[in-house]
Amino acid sequence: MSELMREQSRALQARAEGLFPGGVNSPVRGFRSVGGEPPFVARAEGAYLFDADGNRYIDYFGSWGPMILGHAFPPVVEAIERAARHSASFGASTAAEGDLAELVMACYPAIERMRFVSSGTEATMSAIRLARAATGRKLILKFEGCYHGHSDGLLVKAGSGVATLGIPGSAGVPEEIARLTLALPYNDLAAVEAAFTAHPEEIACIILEPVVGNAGCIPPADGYLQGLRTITANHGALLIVDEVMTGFRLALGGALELYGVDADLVTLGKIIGGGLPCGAFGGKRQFMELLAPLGPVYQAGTLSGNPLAMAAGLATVGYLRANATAIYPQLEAVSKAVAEGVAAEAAKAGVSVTLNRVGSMWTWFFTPNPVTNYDDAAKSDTAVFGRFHRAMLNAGVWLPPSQFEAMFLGTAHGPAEVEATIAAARAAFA
Ligand code: HOZ
Repeated sequence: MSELMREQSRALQARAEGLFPGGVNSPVRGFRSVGGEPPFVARAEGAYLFDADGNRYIDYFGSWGPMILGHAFPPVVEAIERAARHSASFGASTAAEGDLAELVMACYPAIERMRFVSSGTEATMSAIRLARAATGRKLILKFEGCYHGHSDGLLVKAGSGVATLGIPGSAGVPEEIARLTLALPYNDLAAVEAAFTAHPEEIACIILEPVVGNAGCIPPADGYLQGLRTITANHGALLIVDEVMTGFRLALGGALELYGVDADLVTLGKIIGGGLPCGAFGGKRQFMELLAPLGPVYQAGTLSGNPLAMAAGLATVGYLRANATAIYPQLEAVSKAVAEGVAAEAAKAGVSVTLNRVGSMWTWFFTPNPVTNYDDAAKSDTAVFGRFHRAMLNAGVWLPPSQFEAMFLGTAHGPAEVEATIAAARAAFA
């Protein structure tokens, strides 16, 4: 197969190496674990990314989740343009914050009060602080391979780039802080019960990805989320469901709606900002009202509720809500077709692939065995994944550049993209 021309991208990467550590502003973008050269994006439209050399790629990471309506979706672009004409930032309250909050709460009954921030990292960090204040306890419990942003206490056994680069936590996080984080295998309720028994009245909260996206896609076992809800309630700890990736993607009300569970606190990001920097955390009023200026827990942000982010979020979430009955079945059907189609090509070629999929999130793990937690995912053949990634990229299909990240599909993907992707996979496996 002939290589795509990427002269411009190569030159831009060479410049970036002299500007940014590793040539990137976020580690996974460096393609270190899959090899090959990262294309530089010039623009994107619908389901397609176009690089600096004019090559076109079907996009299967969608800015890691936000672009559920496709790139440069006209109502979102128009909303941002309209808002920008009224200034990009005020540092003061606007009606749009209330409009988006009402929309979010209509989709998430668990959220009685909420606050906007600028990223998922801020949302999870703030939710943890609230949980500690509400319970007067220090320990937090997370799961191996789950990623909740890059704040100190949440990098312990984290997924995403931490797993991709094989970093055991992070240098610069004091041991005293890391010790306050317990990390357990996902999908193992007995381990959670044992931790609460070993640390009576010490655990402030459990935080988890309700469907893991950052170790590759790993669904919760039947009854797992309900089990965590029961255990936290029994032990006076809070359940924080991190829906940064899954919120408005698996259903309008995210995983909480899909699996019928409740949470004390929910964290959101990505889709809620329609592609602009935005996050949120919210939940039960009794906890949220501990926040300043009502209560003693401090949290703040100049760009929180930024008007451009609110406009993009309103356009995106508003469109999803107005068209939900058509959109979610369509996402399911197209995702199923492409995810299973590629897995079938792997099987025909004798390549061991385990497919995990929930709606429009999925991963092809290069292992013959089921993947129910991070240890299972880590047994995947990352070298074969890297070869597959490079072959697909060269055929115009851009997958997340790590075995430990999920694919994300949007409404702009249709039968033509499915067919082209399966054909590219057939050639790659051959
Ligand atoms: N941590 C993100 C995926 N889980 C990657 C962010 C990025 O590199 O843009």
